[in-house]
Amino acid sequence: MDSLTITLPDGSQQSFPQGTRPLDVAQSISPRLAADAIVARVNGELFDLTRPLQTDSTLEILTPKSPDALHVYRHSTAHLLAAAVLELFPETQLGIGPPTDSGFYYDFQRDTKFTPEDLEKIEAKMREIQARNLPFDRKLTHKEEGLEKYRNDWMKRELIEERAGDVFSEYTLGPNFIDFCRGPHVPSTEKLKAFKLLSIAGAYWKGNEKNPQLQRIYGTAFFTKKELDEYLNRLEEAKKRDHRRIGKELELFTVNELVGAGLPLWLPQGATVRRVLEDYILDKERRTGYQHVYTPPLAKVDLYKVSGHWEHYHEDMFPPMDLENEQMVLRPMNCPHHILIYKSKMRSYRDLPVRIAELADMYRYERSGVLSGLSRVRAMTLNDAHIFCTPDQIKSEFTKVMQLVEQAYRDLGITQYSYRLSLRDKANKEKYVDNDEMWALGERVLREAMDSLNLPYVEAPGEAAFYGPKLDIQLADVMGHEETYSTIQIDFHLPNQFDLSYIGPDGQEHRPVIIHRAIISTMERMISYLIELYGGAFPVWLAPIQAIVLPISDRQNEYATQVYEKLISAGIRTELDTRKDKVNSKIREAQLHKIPFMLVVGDREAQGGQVSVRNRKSGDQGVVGVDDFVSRLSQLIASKSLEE
Ligand code: TSB
Ligand code: ZN
Repeated sequence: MDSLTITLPDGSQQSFPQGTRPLDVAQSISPRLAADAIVARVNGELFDLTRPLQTDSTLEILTPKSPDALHVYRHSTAHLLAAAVLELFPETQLGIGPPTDSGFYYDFQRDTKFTPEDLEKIEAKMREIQARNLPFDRKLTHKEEGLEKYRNDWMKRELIEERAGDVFSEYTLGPNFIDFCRGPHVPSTEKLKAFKLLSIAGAYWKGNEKNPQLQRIYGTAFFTKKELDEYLNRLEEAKKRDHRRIGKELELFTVNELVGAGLPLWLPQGATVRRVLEDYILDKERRTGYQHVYTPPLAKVDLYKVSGHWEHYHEDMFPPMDLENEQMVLRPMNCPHHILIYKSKMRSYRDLPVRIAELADMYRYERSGVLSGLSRVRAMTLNDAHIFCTPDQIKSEFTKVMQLVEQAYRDLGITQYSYRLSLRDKANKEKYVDNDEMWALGERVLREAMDSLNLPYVEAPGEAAFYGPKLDIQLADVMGHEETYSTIQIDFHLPNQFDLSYIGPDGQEHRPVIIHRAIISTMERMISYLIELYGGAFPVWLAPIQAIVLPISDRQNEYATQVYEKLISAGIRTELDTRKDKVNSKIREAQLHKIPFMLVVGDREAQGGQVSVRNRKSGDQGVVGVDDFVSRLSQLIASKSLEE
């Protein structure tokens, strides 16, 4: 029999009979390694431990310590999930079932909806199958054979038809489960020790809403029970901070079926936080040379034909409304309106940069499946501005915008963020304007600006705006899910589309550049983030209610009202709780509402013109004169202190 030369990571070589499996090699190195092994890497590719080796190879055995092993492990657990579903619900058809960064999922087509009880049953079945120590077996199938075998399974047929090559691999697990899969997997279910099913959601086949909707079951898996438990605990904690949950508990916003999905209604408390945030950013902009405008949230379709939105952004817009003899559409972006304000008069180089800003309403047809609370909505208000400048001014404007972002993040207490350079996907001609030179220029300008600020960034092809590259600032929510918040975008396209100009020192017309920028994103997305960052306990300057006056009994109501009025007239957002409840229960309630300061007043305080101060975090802060308290709190608010 021919023999194989196997090269190990340390460079040593050994001879093995042809058909040796990586697991045998592991065993020959040490039984311990074989026991820990999850998967192999052969000539750089992940490879089943039990798949025979046919040629000389370099071989590495991956154990739970190697980062790639977890993906394989989770992918194998996804197969276990599908095997359990097929055993319980044999009529189900399988979509895809990949691992993710936090676990795995599998998509299923089945007429009946899976219920939470089904999820429990499926998980129990998974444990049962797991205990049978079934092997993950790989086999090769010819395309023709596959199409015949899966003639009644449209999803599989589609996958097979798309596949290049004549042969593909399939994996079986027990008698019921077989799926078309590249693999590799762990050798047997014995390895799969710690998993949990988490949720069910709808998902379109291939993520396209024109395709049928499938049912997606999410789960997670770890190498050890301990890691799994830690993850589940973190998940529980994160759920408590979920802005949708806190939004309800603290009466910040609500949604109503009759209004529609992705169209949140801001309740008084949430509206207060939003208004404070709006005032904050408008004030910052006024101090940094922005001019604020108001523009309507809709326009003729023709406007977006000129801008290119109609050609490249159509799918993300609400469909047009037919009027007498024109078509109007809700705007998905504010740029065209601002551009027409720039264009409403002659501009000289001496006027530049012109910075046109607005807290502007815009509307996007986000697909129902991606909508989430305030963080991804269909009606939103963007802290938007368009800076019209000369090419020479781009770098200094970029720097100023970046400084504004950093200042805002400092004031808001946002410390964890990263920079992303969002570039076009060159292959996608539909989504991006076709002008190589322009893209190259925009990209170069952004890179230079970032390099001169010494800021690190990752690159993301396919994430640019249709009109140009962006520098995005990414924040992660409590679940670790990353989204774009601030954005700075360089645009050479729209100035051409609208034939923009300024008169240069030479008396000639020149083309300005547009920098699109949003400092604190949309009010919706930023507040969703702040809710989770603070678990609803906003810094004092943002808190919807900053202080509450709590008389111990009716006897102090009059004094309590005086204290309340004093605070109100000092501009402090204050409430007065004169209900007949015990003061302790009033404190408890105020605490639940995360009100920073509770001012308890009894006879003693009333006589001395004082309040007994209780803070939501540190508890009792002692008795102080009312005026002292007012000036201390006013100071905290004015300085946007994150301490209290
Ligand atoms: C900055 N024309 C530019 C503007 O001048 C623009 O609209 N850029 S954008 O498309 O990137 O959107 C700006 C920001 O809005 C995004 O960075 C993101 O933070 C926020 N945003 C986008 N879509 C949504 C949404 N569906 N829900 C909430 N916020 C959103
Ligand atoms: Zn814009």
